[in-house]
Amino acid sequence: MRRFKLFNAILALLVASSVLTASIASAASGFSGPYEMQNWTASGPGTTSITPTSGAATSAVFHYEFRPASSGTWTFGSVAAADSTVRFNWTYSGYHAFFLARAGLNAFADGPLGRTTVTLRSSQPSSGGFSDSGTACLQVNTGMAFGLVASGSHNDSDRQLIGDITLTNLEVVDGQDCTPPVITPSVEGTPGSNGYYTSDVDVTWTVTDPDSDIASSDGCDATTVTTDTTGTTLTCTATSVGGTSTQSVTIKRDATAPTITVPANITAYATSPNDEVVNFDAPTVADNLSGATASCAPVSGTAFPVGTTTVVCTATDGAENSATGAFTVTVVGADQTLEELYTMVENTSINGTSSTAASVRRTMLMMVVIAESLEDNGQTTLTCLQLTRFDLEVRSQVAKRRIDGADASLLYAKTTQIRAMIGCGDNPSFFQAR
Ligand SMILES: [Ca+2]
Ligand SMILES: [Ca+2]
Repeated sequence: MRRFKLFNAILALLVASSVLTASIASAASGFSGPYEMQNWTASGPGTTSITPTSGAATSAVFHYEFRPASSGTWTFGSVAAADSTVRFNWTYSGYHAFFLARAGLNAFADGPLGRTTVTLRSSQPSSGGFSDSGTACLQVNTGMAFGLVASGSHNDSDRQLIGDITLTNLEVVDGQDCTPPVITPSVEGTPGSNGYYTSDVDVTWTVTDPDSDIASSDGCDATTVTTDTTGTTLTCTATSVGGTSTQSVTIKRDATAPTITVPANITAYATSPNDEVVNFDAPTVADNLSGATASCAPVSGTAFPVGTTTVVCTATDGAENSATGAFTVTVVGADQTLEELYTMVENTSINGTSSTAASVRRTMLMMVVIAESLEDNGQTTLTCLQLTRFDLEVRSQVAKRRIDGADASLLYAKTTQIRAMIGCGDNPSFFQAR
């Protein structure tokens, strides 16, 4: 506290002799002239110190320690003797205990329009100690405060906060470059979904500094990302007299289509007129990295018309690459099933003499042909009646032991199938073959 008052007294003197200090300011280097150590003050809780305490210096250490305590903010500053650009190197190290510890450092300069703040170290975790460094530039204003604000907190039972800020290479750099280069990335590729590109990706960087030459750069050459990746980070760093800038871009590339395996072709007999609901398994899909989903058209559970329908399934990965597969759903209708009945009759064993068997077979085949003709003409009721006649014929041949009961059951099953697909209604149970 005593020192703080002393500083104020000295500052008052400095302001009073501002003509002198302003002329020194332009040549100041290190903590000299108006920046000599006695012109710096510290404020904040606990114990603070500034080393050295007076005179010119090449480096200065601003120190705080506060215990028992869980948080605090400390300001180390001076008053500008002239409108100037001041540059310095800084390091900030300390210990804010372990649990949920944080430490942050800003530089500030008060001006006619208020306070300008430059973040040197954002308030970030600092468990078990921290150390950071960099270069800062400040536009300071005659007679107004500038300096550093350190802040810290923790939630530890070890209740202490200790820190040191060391400044070196303090210099007035009026007219010099005091801003680092501006780096702008350019990314070109075919954009997909979810931030992925689906092609090779060209990354180029524009590095500019209107104030001074780019002294060095790293990682700023044009790069092409040619392999699939869930995230490759490219970083360009460039340095001018004004400092160092860094920019990064993260590229996600998936240019590989997913794979899809569709179900085998499906054949189903209609169980009602016109169409049949057919269910099928979802396709199996896989992708190299971004995951895939599939959809089919028509969807499973659709009422498919009699005939053959092609189902097209599409797999789409997270980047929106796609692959398709197809299979067919064939719904067998009355025409084909009547043909099958005809073939069954041709192949059914019929007992008796060859001429008797041929006569019986001919009769049955003719009945099927008539049923086919009626069905072709849309005569549903007559077709159903014709199928009943056929069933009665089979039943009578079973009674005469010319057709086996087992064969008759197969024929009856086929006519039952046909009755369902043309809509004959309930099967008359008395036609059951015995
Ligand atoms: Ca610059
Ligand atoms: Ca893929």
